[in-house]
Amino acid sequence: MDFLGIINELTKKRVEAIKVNARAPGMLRAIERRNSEGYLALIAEYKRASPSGVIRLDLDPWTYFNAVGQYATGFSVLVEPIYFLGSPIFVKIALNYGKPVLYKDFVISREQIREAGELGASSVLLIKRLGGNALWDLVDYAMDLGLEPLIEVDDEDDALEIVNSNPNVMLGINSRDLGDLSVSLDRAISIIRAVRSKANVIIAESGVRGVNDAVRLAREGANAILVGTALMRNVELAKEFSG
Ligand code: IGP
Repeated sequence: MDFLGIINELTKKRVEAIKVNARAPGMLRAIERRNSEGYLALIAEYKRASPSGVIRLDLDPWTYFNAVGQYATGFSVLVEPIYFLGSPIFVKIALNYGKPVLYKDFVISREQIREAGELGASSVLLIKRLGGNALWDLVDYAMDLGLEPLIEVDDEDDALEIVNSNPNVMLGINSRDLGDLSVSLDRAISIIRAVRSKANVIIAESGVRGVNDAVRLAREGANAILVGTALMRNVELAKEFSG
């Protein structure tokens, strides 16, 4: 097919996605269900680029969600357009697969949370270090709109603060320090150890390269792993993660 043929097909699908008017099912319950079947849940992230550079531009969202959907408990979708080459339309496209969808942006305002709700996402990422004093207000606002907040931390004190003030929210433990972007699974694991007895659902985010990492995180008490880069590079990994 020539380029005009390809772009015509993709545009038709995109127009269909614009019309979608649905709400994704809840992520917390879906993770709990997957755990009760004896498995670590996989949240597959559609992420075309990151501050470290372009990851992959030749993988369209339909191909990605189709390839990993069978094995993923839910999807995470980057919305941030500048560093991550994300878009709200990717959230709409993800809704087609009937799975929980996390709206992933650097949320600092109610407007973004409202957008997440209007698009039909089930969850919204709220980064503790970014939300600052407004964090709990944003959490309440998300819950009022029927969205499940996933509160992300990359530091033990913040993790303890979250589980002590609201153990019911999903806690995302990022192995990537959002200040200097360094990744350490060991650091994430020591945070997991500090909070696992108090946390409800723990999602280990970032830096999961293969099954060994997944097994390690599961043993330490993660309920789910959130994987972007490794799956974007090799969608076949989804099957291994789900085993
Ligand atoms: C996925 P990775 O290393 O598998 O590509 O990471 C995800 O954890 C990462 O994209 C992420 C992120 C974020 C992106 C975690 N927290 C906050 C943007 C904003």
